Amino acid sequence: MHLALALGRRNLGRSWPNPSVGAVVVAGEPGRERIVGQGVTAPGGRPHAEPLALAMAGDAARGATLYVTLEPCSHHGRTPPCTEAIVASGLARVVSAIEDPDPRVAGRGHDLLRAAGIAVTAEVLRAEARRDHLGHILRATERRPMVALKLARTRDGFAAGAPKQRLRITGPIADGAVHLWRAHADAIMVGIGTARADDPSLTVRLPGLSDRSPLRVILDSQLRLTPASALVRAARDVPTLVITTRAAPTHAKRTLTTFGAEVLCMAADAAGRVDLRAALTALAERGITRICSEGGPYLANALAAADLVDVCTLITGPEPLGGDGLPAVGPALARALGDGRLRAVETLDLGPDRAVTYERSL
Ligand code: AOF
Ligand code: ZN
Repeated sequence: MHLALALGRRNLGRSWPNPSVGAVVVAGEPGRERIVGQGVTAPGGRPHAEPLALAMAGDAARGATLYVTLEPCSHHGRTPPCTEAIVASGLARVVSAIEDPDPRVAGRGHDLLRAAGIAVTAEVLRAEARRDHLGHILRATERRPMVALKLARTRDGFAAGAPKQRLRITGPIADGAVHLWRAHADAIMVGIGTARADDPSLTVRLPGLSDRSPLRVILDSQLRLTPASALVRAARDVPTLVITTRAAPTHAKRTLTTFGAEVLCMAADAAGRVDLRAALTALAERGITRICSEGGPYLANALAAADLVDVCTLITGPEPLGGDGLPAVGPALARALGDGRLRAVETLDLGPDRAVTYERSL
């Protein structure tokens, strides 16, 4: 199952709207087992992992065991259900990590396999699978994607110093890690403040992974994003979605569209900003399951205030700002980190920088 989970992680960020599932077929007597097939959900979500693993195994699947990180599907989607392929292959046993929350499946996959005489062991490494499939789970149960925050801060806790001055906080190793996390997201989201202050590209620039840039989402209630920004200049090559409110000027909408960005109008909240929950629902409806928010302190704090943060990674650099600036962690996020709603699960040393990841407690 550990191998199946590792395989499944490979296509995180590429399989949406589907979860990225890993599957391993193991044949042979106890003590003489061998791996005869493996698969991961293909980019775009089809084929599913199980038929790929079974095709690799061929006749060796007869009497063998399938380890799979999500309950096999039982519905007729773009291809026949995985349960049918499993029964036809002659597998003796299926070990799965977690039930599929998709209402079309929701336990029926396991039931169908048992009814066909296949031994089913469920909930093996369930917590690990839940972490990997959290985007899929939240999209199915809460109609929103998983939200992972990334925030960089100086040793004394600031995200930025003087206005308009871009601050280099992290080194190349941490930057590489951030690019890898981006590749595993379906969309990267920032607020217009960060877009204007940093003029970021929000692409994946790791060797060999440059084709894995996710959808770029900019929350911009007044449409202040300009055609001169790096985001808009690349909008024809990297999908770019600007989410705004009805208060935005129509000519700005037309301009951004001309440059290849897509503009989506949403309800505003009481303060006139894009309603975060409504924006996330709209993204989930488009199939987005995993969002990485690099949006800066204001957006991070607003997401925390709306209880929409599932994962938070704080990267602390070695140098202090040594003056006054914009604190990286706002009051609502500080509360969530302090009262145990988000708890530390991992610490990584990335050269001189340290990344601590917090997750929502169950
Ligand atoms: C599996 N194996 O590898 C994946 C599964 O639109 P469809 O027909 O591709 O079905 C999508 C649903 O299938 C998705 O919502 C989830 O419930 C399940 N994903 N199932 O057996 C896989 N990716
Ligand atoms: Zn399937």
